[in-house]
Parts: sequence; C-alpha cells; structure tokens
Amino acid sequence: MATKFKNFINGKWVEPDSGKYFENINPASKTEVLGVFPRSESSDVEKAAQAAENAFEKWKEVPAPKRGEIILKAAQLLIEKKEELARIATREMGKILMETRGDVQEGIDTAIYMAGEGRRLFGQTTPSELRNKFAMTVRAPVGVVGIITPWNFPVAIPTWKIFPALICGNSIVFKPATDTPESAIRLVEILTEAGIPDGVINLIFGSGSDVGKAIITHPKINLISFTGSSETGRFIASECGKRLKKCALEMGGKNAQIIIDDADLDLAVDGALWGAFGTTGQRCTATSRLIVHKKALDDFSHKLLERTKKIIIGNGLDQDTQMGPLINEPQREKVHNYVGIGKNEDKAELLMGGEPHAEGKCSQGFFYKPTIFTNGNPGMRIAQEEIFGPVVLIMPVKDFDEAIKVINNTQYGLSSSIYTKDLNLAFKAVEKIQSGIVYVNSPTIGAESHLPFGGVKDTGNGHREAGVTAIDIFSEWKTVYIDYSGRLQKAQIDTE
Ligand code: UN1
Repeated sequence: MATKFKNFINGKWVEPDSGKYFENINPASKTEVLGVFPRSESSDVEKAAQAAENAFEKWKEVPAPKRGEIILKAAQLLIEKKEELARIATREMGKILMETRGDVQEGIDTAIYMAGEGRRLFGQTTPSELRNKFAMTVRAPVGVVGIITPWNFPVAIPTWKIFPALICGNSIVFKPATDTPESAIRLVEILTEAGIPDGVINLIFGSGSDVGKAIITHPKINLISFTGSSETGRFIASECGKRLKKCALEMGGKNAQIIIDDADLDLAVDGALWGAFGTTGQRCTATSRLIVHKKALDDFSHKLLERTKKIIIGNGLDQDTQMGPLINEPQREKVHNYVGIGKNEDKAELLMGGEPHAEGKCSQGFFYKPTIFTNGNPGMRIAQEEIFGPVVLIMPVKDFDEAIKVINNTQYGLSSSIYTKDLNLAFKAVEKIQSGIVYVNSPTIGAESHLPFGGVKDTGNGHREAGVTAIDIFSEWKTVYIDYSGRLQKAQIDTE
C-alpha cells in the first residue's frame, strides 16, 4: 500500500476537505506508485490563507537576522538530507541522481545566501534636498504569498521562492507540481524542523485548475510567484491584473547556443549535449537550437551525433544512466507530436532519434530517444515553440550577424550561449543577444543561485529570481523622511 500524504496547514498535517487523493507514479517505472496525495479544493486554500494571514502578524515582527538563523538551520538539514532528497526527486521526476543532487545543492546554496540576507536586507540612505531632513528606504514584507512551482526542479525552484519570501518576513501558501509532491513534503518538513513557526508555511496539493486558481484569486494572498508555461503565466498575469496583485512569472524558453567556426568544437559539443539532453531537455534553460557557422557545420554535427549515440538512457537511480525519462505520458506524446511536425517541415532533416525508447526495462517508463534535427530555419515551428524534451535543431548560418538575427528570432528570451575564441565577437554577442542570461563558452544551463535568474520577452514579466533581485520580488520599498528642523519645510518649493 502506498503511503497517504496530507496537506500542511497551520503546522498540522491534515486531510483535504474533499477526502479525495491522487496517485503519483515513477516516470521510469509507471507501475510503481510512490504515494497518494490530497486532491484539494478552494476550501483547503481558504484555510491555508487564513492560517498564513494570522501567522504573518508574528513572523513579520521576528528580526530578519533571527529569521536568517532559522533558514541557516534549514540549510544544514538540507545538507544532511541531500542524498535522501535527491533520491526522492529522481524517483518522482526521473532525472539522474547527479542532477537531483545538483537540484538539492541549488536549494542549499539559496538557503545559505538568503540566511545571510537576514543581516543585510539593505535599504538606502541619501541626502534630502532640504536642510535638517533625513531620507532613507527600508524593506517591508508583502504579506501572504502564493508560490506555485513546476516539477523539473522539485527542490531548487521552490527554494528560490520560499527562502527569499521567508527572509523578507512573508508567510506562504505553497502549491507544488502534482508530479513531484513528496519532494515538497520533505522540504516543508525540513523548514518545520528548522523552526519555521506554525502557519508561516502551508502546503496544499492539487491541480492548477482547482488549487492554483484558488491561490491566484484569493483576496488574502498578495503576491503570486510562479514558474511554468507562458500560457499559464498569461492567465495568472491577467487574473492578478484584475485584482492589482503583484505577480512574478518565470516562463518558457527557446534557448540557443551559437557555435562560431573558430570555437573549440569538442567543448561546444560538450556544452550542446549537456544543454540539450541534461534533465531530458526538460529545463526552462534547455538548449533547443544550435546555431552553427556553415564552416563548422559538418565537423560539429558529426561530433555531436557520435557523442549522442553513446548516451545511456534509463532509470535515473542507476549509476550508469546519463538520461532519464520524460515526466509523464502526455509530455511524451507532446514531444513525439513535435517530432512529427519537424519531419513534415520544409527542409528540416531528422538526423537521429525521433521515437520513444522502449527497450528492456525502459518499456515501463516514459523514455524518449535523444533527437537531432538539422537544416533548421527560424520559420519552422520546431524552431519557435518550446518542446520541453530531448529534441534539438541545428540551424546553419553564414556569419555572426546572421547568428544574432536567428538567436533573437523567438518570442522567448531566457538563456543564450556563444562558443568562440574571438573576444570581440563574444562581447558583441553579450550586447546584442536579447535574453536574461548569456553564457560565453559554456552551455545555456548552469545558473547560480546568487545571480539574477529570469528572462525577457514572453519568458518573464520583468522580475528576476535568485540573488539580491529576489528580495525585490518579496519585499516592498518603504520610503522614510525624518524632518528634524522643527518647522514646516516644503519640498520642491522652499529654497532655504
Ligand atoms: C529551470 O530550468 O527552470 O541553470 C531552472 C539551470 C538551473 C536552473 C534551471 N540552475 O539550468
């Protein structure tokens, strides 16, 4: 019998009002049920929001350095439980252990960074335009925040949101993805063990259409922080817009790596493999386009194919596995559907893969072969739409200028990369590429937790997670003027 898990409201594990549950299965072995989790409804969100609102009153009064000490304790517990958490995450979402260890490490890094923010949370002091008047800014919490997270980074992405939210003094209603619920349970257990008071973090399981929508529209929830598709992000933005509610959205990507003909091609292939097939291509930052200078095309494509053929596909818990399954059957169907579209697109040529991988034990999971198309051009749907799978398109270009045009020819703008030994071209690329993150001589994945993370165009709505910019999401600026002149001074009017 699979374990039955519960929601977490006001410091207690509680059944959902509906009394209904859903099963979560292992994408590498679909007959393996990992647990049953609440199918919650808006009434559960209501209780969580009320608990969060009550808890906020006390939590915001706790000095930020003290909040930081609790977060540091959570970092220590994450370090102790890193392996256990990584294994849970691999079983839930399929990526290989090396990667889920990295996922947990990103959570640890964020916790350590945000614990330190408790002793910074800097405002500004600046001269007033008037005499005997003092001007400064301080940060205030936003209140109750709604956190809605995807399954591809079941530890890192929730921590990117939860730790800055907590250090700023907010309380939380957290809805994790339905494919990775146990990772969320373990994270909340760690926070509780570290000393986060009852009601400050509340965890509600269920679908986006029930629980997600109830969080987004709830009048007591003042901010929504979401990572997921641009389609859902648009819905959230419009619902928040109607209510004048702040929302920070991290959405899709169609990230590309440029390979100039002077590049170290072996290094560029290392980067392309990691970028395109790491996490089975299921990262917002995954490389889905390889923009290759014509002179390097044959060599690069040949090296890439030879290396891709050697990728070992399998259960992420097995030591030898290099690429795990896709998250679920609908995602595999979506990927396969895009492969079909690619095959029918004018001039695109399938070099390898393009079908499910169902050999041996893999027949039990949602595996898909690493897939490479070539002869791509920006007009193709597989060059424009986010696939979120192990599918990459090679796009030949005649020179640097064309490469820049092609890389920018997308509705998205998260992460980009260029491989070249020419310093001038590297700097030109940094300037001209329209994306939130640019890498030189490294792949499109590899963001670090103390630097801003996010994108332009349809990838984001102007916010950046991680680093100090996350503090801007989870706090409000308060501007303070202190007049110690003892008389009425009129800004913009008095001259003395
Ligand atoms: C994501 O894909 O949603 O740079 C986050 C990276 C990771 C974070 C990715 N550190 O790929």
